[in-house]
Amino acid sequence: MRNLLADLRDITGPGHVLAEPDVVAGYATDWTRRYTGLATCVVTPGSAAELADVVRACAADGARIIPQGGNTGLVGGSIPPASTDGLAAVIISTRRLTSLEPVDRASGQVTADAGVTIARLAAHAESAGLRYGVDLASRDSATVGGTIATNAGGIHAVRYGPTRSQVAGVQAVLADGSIVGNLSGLTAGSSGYDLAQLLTGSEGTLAVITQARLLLSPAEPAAAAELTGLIRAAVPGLLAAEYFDAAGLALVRQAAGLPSPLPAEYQGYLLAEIGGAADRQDYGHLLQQIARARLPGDTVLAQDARGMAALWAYRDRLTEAIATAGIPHKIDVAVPGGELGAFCAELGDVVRDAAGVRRAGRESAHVGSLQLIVFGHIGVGNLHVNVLGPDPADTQVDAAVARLAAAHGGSVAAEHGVGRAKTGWLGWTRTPAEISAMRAIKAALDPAGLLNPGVLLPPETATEPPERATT
Ligand code: FAD
Ligand code: 2HG
Ligand code: ZN
Repeated sequence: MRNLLADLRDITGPGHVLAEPDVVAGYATDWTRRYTGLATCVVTPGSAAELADVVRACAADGARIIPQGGNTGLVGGSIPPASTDGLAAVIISTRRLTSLEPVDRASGQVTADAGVTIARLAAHAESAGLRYGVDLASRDSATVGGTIATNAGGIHAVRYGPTRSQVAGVQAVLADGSIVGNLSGLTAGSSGYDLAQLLTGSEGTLAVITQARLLLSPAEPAAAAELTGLIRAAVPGLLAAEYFDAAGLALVRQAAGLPSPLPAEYQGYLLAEIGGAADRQDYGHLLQQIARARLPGDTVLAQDARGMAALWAYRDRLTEAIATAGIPHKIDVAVPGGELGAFCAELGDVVRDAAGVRRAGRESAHVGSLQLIVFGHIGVGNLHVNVLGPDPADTQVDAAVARLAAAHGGSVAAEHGVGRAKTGWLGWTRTPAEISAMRAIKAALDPAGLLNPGVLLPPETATEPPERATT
């Protein structure tokens, strides 16, 4: 056993083999405190190669190997047996395997080390406008490796399925120390046993997972836009595709006393109308099927004028319901489809920052009243960002949202125009040459500048060049 400890220390460095009984005992007791095992030491390898060497050293010694992630398991699976028949038992902890690659937006996938926590993975996906489908209360400690090994379900399984549905590939170390697996993320291919699926739910009994390629799902508005694209391709006569969020729906229901449109509540809603199709009934059901296959949630179908009016009421009443709640900041922007997810992922923080909430770093009365409502014509990337709370005279929130849209390649004005409100931001989406050309056209047709001065074009006397948005 002395030799084993020395070998392990040679592999990982002495600081990464923990053998002090008190420290080891902490790792050898599971989250419930009901199960305690007997461990010789805890090793925390810093790479897959080191972990493979650790496994090889253990195998040479006949030592038991217990893979451990966040140790949040509730069934004694992450700790050694209480008796090891005189053999060494080594807990291999993945806590130092914490690399997280940048999100691959094109494939909607990410590669994560086994020791990355679910909370970190979720935040990482969100910063790219995507979502990891598994979430659970132990998110701050539970790891990618542990959740794959247990095929964790969690609170969003009803929508996204269990961990098994998110795993596109794994890399793992077998009991003989060989490293196997594939992290290409290819979803096509049938060349024999599927290691990733085999190891999902294997509870550390077949291999030690070192890395995984995981599928991510689009966040709400981006998912609605994607769904709109699918519907448009499959159903002739798509007439409308409108997105609204839970905050908007809540205000409408409150203002108009309407019931929930669906049996459950969701973060976002897509209202689609098909018009002019010969056999409407079939297309309606096709639409329902597409929606269900893509976003396992609820769908409701209306096929007569009354039913349709009842559904449209939720959308049509948004502007009035928001106005009933206060004087809103209205920022009508357009964002390209591919950037919608990232735009929406950043929007909340940008609004809070501009409203002084994050700067203040705490909740205050003003902060408590801040409300963000997002809705709009999602099929054309036109979002109506409404913010309640900040002083109506304060334009910081408006400017910040417009700047964010511009930074994502969008437009500071979509369908409501530039007016007087947005002239200062025109330069964020139109080039100086374009603005000069517009001025020349205006001067040719209205040389005395009599028509609607101050609307659309920034005053020529403006000494500062228009501020450009940065990414
Ligand atoms: P550990 O507890 O460290 O290990 C669990 C199992 O996986 C063990 O058999 C271990 O040997 C194996 N393992 C760990 N890492 C690896 C690896 N890299 N390679 C191979 N095998 C490995 N579970 C749910 O499914 N849904 C829930 O909603 C849920 N909620 C929870 C809430 C709380 C408050 C707590 C404490 C637990 C909850 N759990 C839930 C249970 C637990 O969080 C999950 O089982 C989780 O998947 C364990 O992850 P972990 O990283 O902590 O793994
Ligand atoms: C709409 O789409 C209008 O309902 C109003 O363009 C948008 O109130 C708004 O922000
Ligand atoms: Zn509109």
